[in-house]
Amino acid sequence: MFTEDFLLGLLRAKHIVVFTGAGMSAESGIPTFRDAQTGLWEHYDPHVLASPSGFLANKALVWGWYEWRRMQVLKAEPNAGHLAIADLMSYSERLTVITQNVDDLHERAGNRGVTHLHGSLHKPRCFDCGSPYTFPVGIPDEPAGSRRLEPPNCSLCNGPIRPGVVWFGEPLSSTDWNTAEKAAMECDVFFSIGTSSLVWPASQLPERAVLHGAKLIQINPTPTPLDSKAHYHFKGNVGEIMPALVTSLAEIF
Ligand code: BV8
Ligand code: ZN
Repeated sequence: MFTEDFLLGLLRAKHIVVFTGAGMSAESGIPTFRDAQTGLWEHYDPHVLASPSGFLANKALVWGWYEWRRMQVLKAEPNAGHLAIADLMSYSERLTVITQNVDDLHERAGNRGVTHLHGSLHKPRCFDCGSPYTFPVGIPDEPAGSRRLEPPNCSLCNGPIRPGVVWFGEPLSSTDWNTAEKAAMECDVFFSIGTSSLVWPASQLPERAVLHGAKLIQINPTPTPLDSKAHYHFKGNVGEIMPALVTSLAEIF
């Protein structure tokens, strides 16, 4: 699957960026945004649910959706793809992981300093005053019945607690964006894994890397807008391709 030139190019890289989307967690059982919504949410567009107006219009529906997703993440395990990306640290001088995902599976696989461009399910805060909220310990019961669930209220101002994610129409954290943009411009290899490359501005990062001379490697079972720009495209599941790549690197290391 991998030529010796490709593998040696990776081993010679000074700085590798791994940029991931929802497809990274698909083999951990976490549905992607492209997957059809299930349950109560199958009649709703995720772009509407994942927005401030969507939340204000129906807090219990949106909070229930996020709690259901958080419960799935708490029950999930990092897959072989996450573990292989953590192993990649042993074969690269510098490895930066940037994710669009709001789960913590990269961290649980062993990667440190992961940049979460779209926030995290594990960092809820008050919608009104921004104070952080701490979840009760344990896995939320699958919200009974319809899975609508009223959000808790802020202990300081009584405002509704919201998920710690970046919703559509909200700006990304400038710190996270600057970190990601700098890494894309400095790296010599940029992996784009498990993302449909449709959401802006994150979708700009691969092209930013190519513009600055990086080799672009895409891992995805289906076509994306990056197909024509990737120097290497491995068509398939990250849970198979990344472990095979790390095994091949170990053999020539
Ligand atoms: C902003 C957190 C401005 C929430 C998310 C019109 C045109 C262009 C842009 C826009 C437009 N209208 C509005 C915009 C901007 C908008 C946007 O991009 N909209 C899209 C829909 C067009 N962007 C924003 O709003 C951003 N903010 O622009 O702010 C601003 C500036 C200043 C002041 C005020 C405002 C904020 C965007 C962030 C939204 N939040 N997530 C939550 O999770 O609930 S986005 C969310 O969706 C994910 O984080 C992710 O980024 C995205 C889903 O994309 P993917 O991760 O790629 O997942 P997807 O399901 O699409 O694809 C999965 C892929 O995996 C597939 O390709 C599949 O083949 C592959 N796959 C499947 N299995 C595997 C696999 N690959 C490998 N292995 C497998 N096993
Ligand atoms: Zn508050």
